[in-house]
This record gives sequence, structure tokens and C-alpha cells, in this order.
Amino acid sequence: AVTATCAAVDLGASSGRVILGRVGAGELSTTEVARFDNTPIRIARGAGRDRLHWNVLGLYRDILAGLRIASASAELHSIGIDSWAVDYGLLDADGELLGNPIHYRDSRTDGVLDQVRATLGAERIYATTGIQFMPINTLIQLVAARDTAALTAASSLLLIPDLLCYWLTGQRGAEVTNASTTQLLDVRRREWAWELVRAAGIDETLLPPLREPGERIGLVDGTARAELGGGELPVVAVGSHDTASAIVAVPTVTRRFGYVSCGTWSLVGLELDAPVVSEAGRTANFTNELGVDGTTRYLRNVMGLWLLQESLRTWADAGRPAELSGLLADAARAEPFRSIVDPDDPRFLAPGDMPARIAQACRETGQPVPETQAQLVRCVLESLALAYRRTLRQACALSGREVDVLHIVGGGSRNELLCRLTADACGIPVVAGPVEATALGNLLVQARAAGGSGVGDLTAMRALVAATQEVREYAPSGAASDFDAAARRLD
Ligand code: ADP
Ligand code: LRH
Repeated sequence: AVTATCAAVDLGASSGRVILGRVGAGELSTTEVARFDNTPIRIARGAGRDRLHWNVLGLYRDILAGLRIASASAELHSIGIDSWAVDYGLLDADGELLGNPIHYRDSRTDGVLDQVRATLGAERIYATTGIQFMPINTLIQLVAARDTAALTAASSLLLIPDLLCYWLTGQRGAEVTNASTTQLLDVRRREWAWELVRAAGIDETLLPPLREPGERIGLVDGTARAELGGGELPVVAVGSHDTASAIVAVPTVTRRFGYVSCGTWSLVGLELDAPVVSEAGRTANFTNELGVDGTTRYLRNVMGLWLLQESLRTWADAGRPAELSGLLADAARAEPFRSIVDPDDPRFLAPGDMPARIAQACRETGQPVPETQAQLVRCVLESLALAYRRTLRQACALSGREVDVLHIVGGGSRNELLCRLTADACGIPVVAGPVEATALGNLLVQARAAGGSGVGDLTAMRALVAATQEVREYAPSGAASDFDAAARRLD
């Protein structure tokens, strides 16, 4: 029996972590060796213009520091990196980074989505890529960046995890699960959609060759090798889209499951054996993201706990800081269904005063404006639970599937009120956890590549997660009719 010892780097939109894991027959144990904030930075460019960036060099420094701890405490079989989707860095012909990667919430894409749909044809783009239309998609970002100095000077484009792997190994490539989120990949052929790339005015030579999860990218090289102890250390491609890794580690014991990958975003949907690319799916804006082992994630992005995070940030900036656990306890006692919003309203996407935007949405639908922080949090969580229900039902109807259980994984699975409301809204049991599903999915794919025992396929991986990780079950209380009434307010 082979026990694999691997390091998972998992970067979320709100924080990053390096997790050391041991995976073997009946064993899946983890130690968090580093956790760091991932805080975007807004930079002025004169004339009232600005840009929202990721601090990718700072993240790389924090990752290396974590990997140093991991490699000093165990003999590592490999390292794997996953992160949020869609964003990229540009390299010049010498392999140097051209500027700080721009955050998908930056305003440069304002109005570009409609322009792309009209000029390239929404039906055609969806028929090829199967990807939901969102302004954050790489396709939209690249059209927004057309003719900019950086894009003109670029000779290759690397998605964030691929960029970090390049810095570790010197090898360039595009891991396919994350590449699918660009809206530039042919969902059926699992290849770049060259015709669409050309039609969008994107230089084809920017896009590197694709790689599959489980492939070895290369050995840690150069200064990183010296920093990590000087030994031979492989970097392995995992489901480098964080959501792809998260769904690997859903502790399901049935195929009839739905999921909410619940962090900054909530990704709500089903795992399918093959994409469903239909006109009804396009109209409902359902996406077919590529998963590990040829699976498809049929889902929609729900705006997620971003609404709560950005409200907390707004209050802290205004000198009214609130602490999450106390706030959730107050929200649990607050009046139910006082006001409900549609979390997917595009007005909530950009950073800024979230409570003010939520209040305005309540006013526009004739509902009371949240007056206390607890009322606002209650409004956000009930609105999310309703959005989960709507999205799950749509996913089932559009794919002809049924589910018996809803798994909530990620940081949001620690939010008991949200889990309870979701079970009530959906009328099926919710299984909450693991919190670090993404890092676990990352580790499991590395362990399989290392020849580890007991991780042969997704079913075996999930059985191992179910047998070793803590989860919590929430039974529906039968309050679904209250949610029906609340949902009608938004019709
Ligand atoms: P991301 O990967 O997008 O950075 P995470 O999966 O780390 O997101 O989840 C972050 C979210 O988890 C936070 O927005 C917060 O709402 C929620 N969360 C984290 N810890 C707790 C907790 N102790 N109780 C309730 N919610 C929590
Ligand atoms: C979640 C996530 C999601 C994407 C978004 C950009 O972290 O990767 O799947 O849509 O970030």
C-alpha cells in the first residue's frame, strides 16, 4: 500500500492556504501549514481611472513560505496548485510577467458582455463552449483588453494556477478544468475553440497547450528548488479550477446528489457524465464546466457569501466592525423573511457599499430596508437559500436528473444558519462539509498520480472523504411553503 504525502496550494478569492496531506488506504489526514489573506489592490492610473489587481507576487511569496514549511516537515511526493477561475497573467517573449493580473471584478468589462454576445452571437458561443455568460469570463476580459499595450506585447497567457506552476517549474501550459472557465474551450472536444478564439480577435499563439489533471508539469526548478530544500520535487496538475477540486471531494455515497461549493461564490448544480448544451440551458445561463475524470459540472454561479463578506468590509470601513459568529447568532434570532433580494442581480458584483445596494434592491421591490446588521445578514442568507433552491431545481429540470441530498462544501459549510435555511428551502437533507473540500480534492488527484492506494476513481476518492472527514447533517424542517411565499415577492 502506497501512502502519498503531498502539498496542496488552494487560493480562494478571500484567502489562500497551503495544506500538507497524507493519503493512503483508509487515510486522508491534513495539516494546514500556512494561511494568508488574498486582498485585491486598487491602483489609480491618473485622470480618475483605476484598476483592481490581484497581488500575485505577494501570493507567490506566501505560497513559497508555506511550501517551505511543508517540505521541511515531510518528504513530499508532489505539489499541486488550484485557484479561482477566469483570471490570467500575461508573459512577454522573455517569459516576464507583463503587469499585475487584473481582478475579474474590475470595471473594465462593463458593457463588454452585451457587445460580445451581439457581435459573436450568444448561440454560437454557447453551442461551442457550453459556458454561462458572465462579465468575469476570460473571453470577455480579453475583448475588453483588446489593443491595450499589455495584450499587444504579450506572447503567452497563463491562468493564475498555471502562472504559479510556471514560476515553480519553468513549464507553461493550461490545465483543462480551469481552461474551460475561459469560455474559449470547446466543451465536447476538450480543446481550445480556435475558431471562436480567432473570431474574438484573440491571438491564438497566446494560448498554451492544454494539460489534464494528474499530469506531471515538471520539477520545481531554479530559485524555488533551492528554497524548498534542493531535492527533486514534482509539480502535478490537479483540477486547478478550485471548484473542480472541491467537487472531487464531495463526500457523497450516491450519484443522486446536488452541491453548493460555498465560498466567496456559491457554485450550485450537479455533476454530469457529459455536457448538456441546450437552448433552454443557454437561456437559463447554465454552465458546463469541465471536471476531473471527464465529468461535467452543470451549474450556475450564485453571487454567494461575497454579499456577506463585502457587507462586513463596508461596516468595518465605516467604523462599525462586526464579528461573524456573533452576527450569525443575532441573524438566527432575527425576524424571518423580512426582506429578500435576488443575489444574482449584477449590481452586487463590483466591490463597494454592499448594505446600501441591498437596501436599494429592497426598496425597489417594496420590502422593508434592513435596519440592523442582523436583519441584513438574515436577508442575505435567506436570499442565498432561495437562490440555491431555484438553481438546484433548474439544474435538475434542465438535465432530467433528480437528487436526494444537497452537499454544501467550503467555508460556507460552517455557517449553520445558512445550512439550515438551505435544507428548509430545498426540502431535502443538507450534508455540510468538508470545509476544505478544495484542498482535499487537490490532494486526492495528486495522490492518485503518485500511485497512492484507495484513490482509483472519483467514487473511491469520495468514499475516502466520507469515511475520514467530519460532516454535519441538516434535515429539512418542512418550512418550504414560507420560502414559496418569499420567492413570489421577486416575481
Ligand atoms: P474562498 O475560497 O472563496 O476564499 P472559503 O471557502 O474560504 O472561500 O469560504 C469563505 C467564507 O466562509 C467566508 O465568506 C465566510 O462567510 C465563511 N466562513 C468561514 N468561516 C466561517 C465560520 N466560522 N462560520 C461561518 N461562516 C464561515
Ligand atoms: C470560485 C470560482 C468560481 C468562478 C469564480 C471566478 O472560487 O473559481 O468557480 O466562477 O471563482
